[in-house]
Amino acid sequence: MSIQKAYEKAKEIYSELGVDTDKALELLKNFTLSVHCWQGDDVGGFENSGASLDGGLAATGNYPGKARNPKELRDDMAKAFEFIPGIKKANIHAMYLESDSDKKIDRDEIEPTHFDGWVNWAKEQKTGIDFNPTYFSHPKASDGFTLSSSDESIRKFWVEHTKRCRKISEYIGKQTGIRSLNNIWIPDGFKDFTIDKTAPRERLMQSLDESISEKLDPAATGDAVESKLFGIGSESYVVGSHEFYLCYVMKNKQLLLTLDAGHFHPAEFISAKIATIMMFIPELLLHVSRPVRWDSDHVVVMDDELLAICQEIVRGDYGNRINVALDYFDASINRIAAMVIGSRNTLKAMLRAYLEPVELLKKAEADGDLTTRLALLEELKSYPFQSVWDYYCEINNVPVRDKWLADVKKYENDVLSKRI
Ligand code: RNT
Ligand code: ZN
Repeated sequence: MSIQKAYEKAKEIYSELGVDTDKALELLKNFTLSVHCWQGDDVGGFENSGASLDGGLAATGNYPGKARNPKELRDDMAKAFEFIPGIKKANIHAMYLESDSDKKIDRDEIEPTHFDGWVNWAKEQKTGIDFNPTYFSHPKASDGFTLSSSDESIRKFWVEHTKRCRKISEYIGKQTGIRSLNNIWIPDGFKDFTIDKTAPRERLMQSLDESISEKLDPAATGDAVESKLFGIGSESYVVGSHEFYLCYVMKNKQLLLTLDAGHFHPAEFISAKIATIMMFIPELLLHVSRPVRWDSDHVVVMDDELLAICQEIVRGDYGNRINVALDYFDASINRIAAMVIGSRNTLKAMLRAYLEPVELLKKAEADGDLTTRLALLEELKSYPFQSVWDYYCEINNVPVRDKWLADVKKYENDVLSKRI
């Protein structure tokens, strides 16, 4: 059966539940996915500082062909984007800067122009860029504390970095015409029993207050803060906890809160938090990831939690108030394939959520007909969303089903394998 025919059939089947597949595709087309660049080079960055990845982050595996410079990384991302339908943003970190000079640009010296390579590429791609200050893989983060450091000169250094990153994000937003989110995540914490849990948080608060004091153009940039429960080396105490940032965002309503799927207890899910938090704060940023036993940042697959996250976004009808970004890094498989797999899964899960008869389900629930609610939810799992997805790929000129894989393998052969 042709893709078009299969789609027509699926359309008919969904319409019996009152679901308009064309409308679902329209919604998916307007959905923006922020794709992280750091999957492409194992969170290495291009400062050439010789620093190795720390801050409790680990990209395991040694699959050949990782990007060694900004051009390669952008080429790889552009390649991945060919296989991902819809609107993509690129998500980069301060450590992905570029500079012509031989002099090393430290984190408290970065300027908007160090990101012109990315900006120009984004313009070519007709897309936007999200941004992240980088508080790890740096000598001034080596004792595990940055914005909450008790060493005033270190704390000041990272405040300066944060301020500069905010301006860079604003610059990017203005240049590309698409708002750039500046996401703040710090690794700060203690490995073991911590007595004074307040002082580091007071210092973090002071640092954030100082960092965000300058008002920037909200059409060009927005600041987000990302919490964590624990990291390698900060198992017992993390300064920037969920409670800390949740309260901080309640106090500073112009901020976004970031929820990373891997930053909670292994049995705790961000999908269960979205509805409550959205009652109190204007905007969320999600880091869609896949923790396996810990915050392992595995490639996103279409599991129950991914579906639940997407369903919450759609069922809650939040408009543009929830931003979706990916965050994982797997060095054990082809890195471009990793980008494509996680991105396509997220879009597919969004599509499945858009294909839900939300009103019908809400009505069954409101009427107390919980039998219908469960029956429909289970039947929907085998509805032909795949035919709708295939059609979406086809009309967006993106390979259908696994056809992208051969192209990625060819790129691996032609390009990646030559990077030795
Ligand atoms: C770390 C956070 C953070 C990073 C990236 C590289 O635990 O999830 O978002 O993964 O900034
Ligand atoms: Zn994250």
